[in-house]
Amino acid sequence: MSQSEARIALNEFAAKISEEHLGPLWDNLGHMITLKPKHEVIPYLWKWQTIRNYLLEAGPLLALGRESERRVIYLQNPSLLKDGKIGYSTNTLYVGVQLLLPGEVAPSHRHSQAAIRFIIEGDGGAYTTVDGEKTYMERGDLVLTPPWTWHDHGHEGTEPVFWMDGLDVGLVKTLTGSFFEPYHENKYPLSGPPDGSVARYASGVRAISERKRKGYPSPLINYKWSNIKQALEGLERLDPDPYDGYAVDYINPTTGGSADARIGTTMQRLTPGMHTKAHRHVHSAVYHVLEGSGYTVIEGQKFEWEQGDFFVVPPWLWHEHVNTGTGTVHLFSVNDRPVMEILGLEQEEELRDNNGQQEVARTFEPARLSK
Ligand code: 1HN
Repeated sequence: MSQSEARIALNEFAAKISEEHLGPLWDNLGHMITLKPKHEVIPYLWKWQTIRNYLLEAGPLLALGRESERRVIYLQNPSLLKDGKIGYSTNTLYVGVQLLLPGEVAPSHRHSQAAIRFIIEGDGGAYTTVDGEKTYMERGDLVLTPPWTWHDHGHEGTEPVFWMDGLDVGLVKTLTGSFFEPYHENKYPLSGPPDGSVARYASGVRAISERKRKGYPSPLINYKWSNIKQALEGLERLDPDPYDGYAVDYINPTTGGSADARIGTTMQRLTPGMHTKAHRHVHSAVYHVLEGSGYTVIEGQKFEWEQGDFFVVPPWLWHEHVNTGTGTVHLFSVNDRPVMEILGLEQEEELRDNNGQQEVARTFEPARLSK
């Protein structure tokens, strides 16, 4: 049999066995096992003013209650909308921005997804309760609601409050582990004084009453911005990370691991003029610009950002950050690095060419969907 006759026979063979839902690996190994990470997550950027204005527009339209649960606008990665990937910013991470108005209550519920909140704007009067601990949310704070903890939000202040929500929606959906339960009342009963966990854990030391507590989840639920800022000031006396500047991971004070076991949380400080080197890694990330202005180059494309903006760094794409302003830049991000680490999948590579920095080939422009 000639080679071409054999190929024809193999194609017929493949068609024949497919009728019984069987497949030949020799034709499809490259689909299953790619040489490097292959995905459809595109880098993208959303402007803060756009999201903020739309949320304020939704404010009077949407009453909070059991029908709506939350007033949130999520960041949809444009290339992932198909296949039911609604609300995917990356294949693992969901990010949205939530608005709570004075006097409102977002009713208590729990779910198997992990959630983090990063406070963007407000007067400090809004709070979350996590399994009965109430914590007030101020700009720059990171608040955890670990998987399957009861949480509701309320607002005792006078100004609208906006925060970023990060959940591992795609990860949990892929792993078919999603559960949700509403609480039978709007507010979960409080136990103990507000911010008990901050009092017991927030300074790198812990109250001796906590000696017996071990492991998961983090007993600290609010990582106050004032503490994180102080940590970054301390780091400035050391050498910055070549790819991320002065940067910290939020950690669980009882384990030293990621604050949330599945969603990684990081804060980076870039001093004026700082231009990091490019690297790429398996984990994906969604960034929020807490303050400052600059740009991030992702695979040769320039993403210009200013305070409040959000952008996606997909898996295994080269990226580097630049502070172009006169002030300090603070970049907060959520990522799936803890999961990649646990599964032994994380890899990182530094760009060697061109002194470790990319050529900028084009600048990102948001694309509007035509109706
Ligand atoms: C959720 O429970 C909250 O509790 C926010 O504020 C966003 C997105 C998807 C699923 C559950 C919240 C969410 C969410």
